[in-house]
This record gives sequence, C-alpha cells and structure tokens, in this order.
Amino acid sequence: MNIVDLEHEFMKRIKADQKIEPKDWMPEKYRQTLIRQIAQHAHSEIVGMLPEANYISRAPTLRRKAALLAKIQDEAGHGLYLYCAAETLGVDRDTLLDELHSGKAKYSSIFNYPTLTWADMGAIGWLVDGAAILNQVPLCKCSFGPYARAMVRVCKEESFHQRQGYEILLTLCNGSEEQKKMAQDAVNRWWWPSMMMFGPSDENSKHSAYSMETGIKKFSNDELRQRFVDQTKPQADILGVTLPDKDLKFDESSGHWKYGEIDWEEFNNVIQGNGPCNKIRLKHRREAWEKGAWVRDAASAYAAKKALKNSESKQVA
Ligand code: FAQ
Repeated sequence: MNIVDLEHEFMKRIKADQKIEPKDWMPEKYRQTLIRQIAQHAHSEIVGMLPEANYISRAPTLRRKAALLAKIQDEAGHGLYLYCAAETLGVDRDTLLDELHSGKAKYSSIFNYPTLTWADMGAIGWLVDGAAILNQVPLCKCSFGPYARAMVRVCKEESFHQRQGYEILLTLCNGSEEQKKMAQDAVNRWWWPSMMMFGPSDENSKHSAYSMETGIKKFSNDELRQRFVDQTKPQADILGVTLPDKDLKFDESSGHWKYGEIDWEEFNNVIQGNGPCNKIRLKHRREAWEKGAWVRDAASAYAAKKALKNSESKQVA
C-alpha cells in the first residue's frame, strides 16, 4: 500500500472507533502527537507527587497520613503506566526523563504552585483531581489502545483521590471558624490554576484540531473546562465555600455557569518555566533521580545476574 492508501485506511479505522495498536501503521504526526501528550501526562503525574509529599509528615492524623501516602503512591503508578504507554510508540524512557530533568519537557502548570496549608491537600484532591478526571475519562476512549487502557485504571484511582480531597475540605468546612477560613483560602488559591489545567482556549490550542480529528482527544479544552465549572459550582455550595470569580453566574439560556476571564499571561508564564515553584520542583525531581541511582544500578545488576543464571541453566539442559 502506498502512503495515501495507508492514511486512508488509518482514518477509516479512527472513524469506525477502532483502536490503533503499537504495531499498526500510523502517521508520523499521530505518533509524535501521542508521544508529546503521553509524556507530558506522565511527567505531570510524577512531578504532581511533590506538592502533596510536602504534607506526608504533617498530616493531622494517622488515617489522613495513610490516605495521602496511598494517593501519592497511586500518582507514581500512573506515571509508570504512562511512560510504558509512551515506550510502545518507540521512544525510550531515559530520553523522556532527560527531557523532564533538563527542563525541556512540559508538565501540567498546576504543579508549579505552592502548598501552604493542610487545606491545600483537600483543594488539590477536590479541584485538581476533579479537573484531571474530567480530562481523563474521555481519554479512556482515546484511539490509541495502550493510552486508553492505562487511563481506565488511572481514572478509577483519581476518583478515590477526588473524594478524599472533598472529604478533607468537608471536615474543615464543618469545623472551627479558623478551619473554614483555611478551606476558603485554599479554594481561592487553587481555583484559577485548576481552570488553567485544561489548556489554552480553543482558538489558541494548536494541537486540538488534529488530536480531535484522530480521536486522541474527544472534547476540546473549553468544553472540558465548562464541564468542570458546571460540576464544581454545586459542590462548592455544599461545602459552603465561594469560588473566587465575581463573574460566575448561571446562564438560563445555555444551562451553564458562565465564568470570568482566565489570566492567560499567568498561564503562559507558568508553562514557560516562570511559575512560583517551577525551579524548586525540577530541583527536587533531579535530586530524587540522583538519589535513586543505587536502586536502578541494583535492579540492573540483579537482572543481569538472573539472565546469566538462566542462560547457564539452558546450556546445562
Ligand atoms: N500545563 O494545543 P494545546 C493530574 C501546553 S495529571 C502545561 O491545547 P493539547 C493527576 C501543551 O502541552 C495532569 N502545559 O495542547 C494528578 C502544548 O505545549 P507544546 C495532566 C500545557 O495537548 C492530580 C501547548 O500548551 N493531565 O493532574 C497545559 O492539545 C493530583 C498548547 O496546548 C494531562 O496531561 C497545562 N495545563 O492539550 C497528579 C492529561 N495545557 O507541547 C498529582 C492529558 C496546555 O506544544 C496530583 N493531556 N499545555 O509545547 C491533555 O489532555 C492535553 O495535553 C491538554 C493540552 C489538555 C493538557
């Protein structure tokens, strides 16, 4: 088949909602778009452990500490599934990690904000995981098989994360005046960065058109952002917190909550490496990588020893 026929067959499969698997023919642009998105997603899960890790030693009770630890470990697992999914596209993990550690690769803007109080653990679970779920549930139906399958498990776990975050805030909101203030302050600080997680507005999203045409993305950035606002506003009312947007109001004609202008200058600054915590996050990531060198060396030495033993026993047989 020539390239035109191959492209035609590929698009036919996409339109028929069939999964594309790693050994199938795919256009180079599709492969590169997937590597970019999956790698950024994997890096986000890994860097995303850092803001919450700050609170493992400060959790108010043993139960809270165990739940937070479990959540952070889940994020590590998500990163690993995603690196595996990216590897099926022919890129190796060391290259991806080098790109993260050198600052070349992007990861979600949200993880470049500081966690200042325990209430931030609630706000991250409720808002950040809430936004992540809305974005990721459609990815379970993504046209690329390994990414879609990885997302199924990730979404189940994110759903638990969102509830544990909401429950932290609910407890604070039913507590003392000081606790209520702490919850409100966290919501004030995390609301707009969570809105930015969905990416640039549709008219400025450079990859959306191709990703939607090829079934990588099922909904646009603005569609998902709107769903997030519609879902979150009633939950905020139950908590008794306000969302820090003076323009937020219900629009009877569309049935949606209309929201105010996003500060795109702030968003662009953060994704260009100039957010409040970009430098410290990368520093901690690099340190963690260096500290883990002995584990990687030990695992390789063990694997090499096992391979040698296997080949010796085959020779004897
Ligand atoms: N931050 O053309 P678009 C989580 C970049 S996981 C940084 O619209 P696209 C779990 C974009 O990469 C959170 N960069 O791009 C958790 C592109 O840059 P490039 C991560 C952003 O790909 C919870 C440029 O702007 N989730 O939270 C952001 O079509 C709690 C133009 O943008 C995913 O990665 C941003 N927010 O749409 C962990 C989900 N937005 O490559 C721990 C999968 C955009 O041209 C604790 N990813 N950019 O240099 C996606 O759905 C998409 O990649 C979007 C962006 C929607 C993020």
